[in-house]
Amino acid sequence: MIPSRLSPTLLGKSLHLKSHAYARQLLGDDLELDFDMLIDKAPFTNTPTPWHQDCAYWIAMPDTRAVSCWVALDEAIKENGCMWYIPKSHLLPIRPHVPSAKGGGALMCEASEDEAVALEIKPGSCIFHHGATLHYSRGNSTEMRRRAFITNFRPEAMIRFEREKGYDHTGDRKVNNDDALS
Ligand SMILES: O=C(O)CCC(=O)C(=O)O
Repeated sequence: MIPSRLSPTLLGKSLHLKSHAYARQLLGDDLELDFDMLIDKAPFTNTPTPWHQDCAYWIAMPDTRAVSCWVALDEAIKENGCMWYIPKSHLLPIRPHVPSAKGGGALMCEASEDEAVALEIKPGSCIFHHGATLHYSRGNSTEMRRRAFITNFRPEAMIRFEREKGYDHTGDRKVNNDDALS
C-alpha cells in the first residue's frame, strides 16, 4: 500500500499526474489522490481477488464520489488475472461483504462472471472504476506476471473526513462501511 509514501517522486510522474487529471474530468475538480497501491500476481500463484466493491473497505462518507485508475504494468488477460467488472453496479445498493474464507484480509461478496465483463488490456493501458463498482480477478495460472499500479481519488473534503476519523487505507482490512454489512 501507498508506494508514493516510500517514493514521493512518483507523485510528480506521468501515471499520477494523468490519472489525477482524468479522475477530475470524470468526477469533479475537487478530486485529490487518496491512496495508491501496487498488486503483483506472480506466475502460477492462482490466487483470485474475490468479488468486492472498494467502498466496503472504506468508512461510509457523505460524498461517495471515488474513482480508481487501474494501470496494467504487464499484459492482463483472463488467465493471469485481468479485471472483471459488473456494468452499472455502482448505481445499485452495496452488496453485503464478509472476510474472504481464504484469509489474507480480503473482503468478498456474492457475484459471478455471468454478470460481468472481462477487460483484457495491454501494459500501459488503464481502466477507471467507481468506488462502488463490483469487480474481481481470477488467479494467475500462467508463467507471466500480472502487475498493476492503482491510484485512487476522492473529494479533498472526504479525504480530510476519513483522516479525522483515523482512516488512511493502511490499517486492518475489514468491512468498515456499515452499508456493506449483511
Ligand atoms: O488487481 C486486482 O486483482 C484487484 C484490484 C482491485 O481490487 C482494485 O483495484 O480495487
